[in-house]
Amino acid sequence: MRSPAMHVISAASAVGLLLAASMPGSAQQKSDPKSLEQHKTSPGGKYEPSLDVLGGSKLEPPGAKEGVPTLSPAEFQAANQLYFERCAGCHGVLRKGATGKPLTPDVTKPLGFDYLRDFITYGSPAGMPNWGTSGEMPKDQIELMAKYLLNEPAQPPEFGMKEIKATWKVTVPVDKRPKAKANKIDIDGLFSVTLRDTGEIALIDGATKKIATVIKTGYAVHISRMSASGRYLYAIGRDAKVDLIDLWMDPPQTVAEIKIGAEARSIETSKAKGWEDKYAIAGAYWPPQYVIMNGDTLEPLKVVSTRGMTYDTQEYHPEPRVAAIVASHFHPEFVVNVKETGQILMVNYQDLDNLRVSSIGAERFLHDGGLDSTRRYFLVAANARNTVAVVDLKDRKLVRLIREKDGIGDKPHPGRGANFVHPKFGPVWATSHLGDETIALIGTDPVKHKESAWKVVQVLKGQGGGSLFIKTHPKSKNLYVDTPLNPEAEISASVAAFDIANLEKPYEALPIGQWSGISVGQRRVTQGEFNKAGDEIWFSVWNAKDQESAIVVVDDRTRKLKTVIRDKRLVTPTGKFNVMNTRKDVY
Ligand code: DHE
Repeated sequence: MRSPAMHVISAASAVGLLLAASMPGSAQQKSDPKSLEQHKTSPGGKYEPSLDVLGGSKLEPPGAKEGVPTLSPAEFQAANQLYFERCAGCHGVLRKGATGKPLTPDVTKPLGFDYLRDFITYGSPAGMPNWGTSGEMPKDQIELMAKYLLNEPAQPPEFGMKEIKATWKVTVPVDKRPKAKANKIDIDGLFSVTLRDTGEIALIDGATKKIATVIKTGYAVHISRMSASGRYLYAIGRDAKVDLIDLWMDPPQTVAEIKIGAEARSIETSKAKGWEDKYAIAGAYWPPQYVIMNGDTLEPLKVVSTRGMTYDTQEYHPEPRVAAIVASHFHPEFVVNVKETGQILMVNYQDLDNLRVSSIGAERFLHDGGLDSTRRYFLVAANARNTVAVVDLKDRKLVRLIREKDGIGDKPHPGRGANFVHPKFGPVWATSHLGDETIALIGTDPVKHKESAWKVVQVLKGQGGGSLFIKTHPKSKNLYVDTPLNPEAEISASVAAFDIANLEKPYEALPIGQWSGISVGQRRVTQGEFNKAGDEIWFSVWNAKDQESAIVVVDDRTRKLKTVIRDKRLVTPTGKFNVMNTRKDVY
């Protein structure tokens, strides 16, 4: 993720600005200081993938071409790194466009070096960050990038079954693992905590709040998911490394590992009746593919590319990334969300040799989402399209696209969302937003509350934009909304708590950052996660790698501080996954 700070171009920096036009296809902009004021990058605009694993890989520079600035191998390497870390998230690995415009030479060459340099420097109101005037990219880097964009795009290698298999290791074979739980840990009470910048997870005991063990995982580890029985934990790194951890061992330890690509974000396990713990699936950003593995060994069984047609214009997309994956509880199926094509794939794992995949055309830029309280419906945010798509996992069909005009705000980002019973509208699922302060409540009961089903029944106002996660629990009376990417330090360090019984009542701001006792750093507070009993909620106080972070535990009944977990091993804690709630999809 990139810096969440707001970037506003000052009028002074407008002097001499050459940018009379936006990128091709968008409207012409006048280069007066007033129009420059619109070159702001919101927290939502900055929350784009950083493909820094690909950035570190060595790629062949393109051959020299007439009229195109040549780059030395060292310059090409440096430019690649910059491009993958800062640009590929929007413009695509192959520069063919995603949320941002295509940047292939047929587009960039007619624009020329000066134009590209200035565009990168000043950004655009259409969403291009002002990399130069914000101070994030020095002049030499910008010039290097402008030259790089005039050259042919780099082509990172594919990663098929041969390469995947070569990375597969079973460190403790199944027959050498315990036959029954060999430790005294209450596994369902355990939390797996992402230690993002050390590439580790900490397993923390839910009752004692003590770290049971810290386990090495992939680079910038992203999320953990549990097998249906709760015995196995799967963690995925941004480098697409999957670690399988056996929670029955004393202490829990990694029993197998594999790399399913070069860049990845999602992992899930089979949960349908009779298929518990049988398979795992991981989705990659690069190459665009998903891989189905044996649940207890990670042996790769099937690699499937997601390259294909966009759902709407039905044009070929060369690199549609895999975003969230959830397991259906109704059929032996994984629900795989393909970002750029907007297709939701129902991947039936009953017969891997005769794989049945149904494609549901939903909306482009699918990102994250979760199940409703009955687990029959899946709600997923197409965040760059201000849309929530609802899919019926039982009947395998799209139920509705709920859009901005229906009450969805700017860039919905639910995590897995929050389910609760609204006093007036019955069961609802909620999402907060990256781009504004609203929280949209969507009715999810088409039987007893037909009038409210799949509509935004109420919009709450939270602390501000920059929210990533929203959380409650069936036993809780509170709805918690974080705002870690809000540019105001006080707002990013606190959480809004709403009273579910009286949603008209203003929220209470809980000063989690202050409660942590840490006074240094930005103290972004993120991702509430309930304990097994549903009577306390844990928040991460996410500081920089070289600063102290913490986990703050709040008593859900009183909304008061219960305890603070401070430990020097807790470096950049972000996501937290309670075993019970994750395996049962309780949120
Ligand atoms: Fe995440 C979930 C992608 C940055 C913390 N994140 C997800 C999912 C996707 C995703 C596709 C859904 C996975 C699933 O359910 O199978 N995240 C991305 C990105 O592309 C992005 C924007 C930039 C990047 O380069 O990775 C990104 N994510 C972040 C962060 O910076 C966060 C805040 C901190 C961190 O640890 O990296 C972060 N993402 C999380 C968490 C979840 C998540 C905690 C799971 C939430 C849940 O409750 O299930």
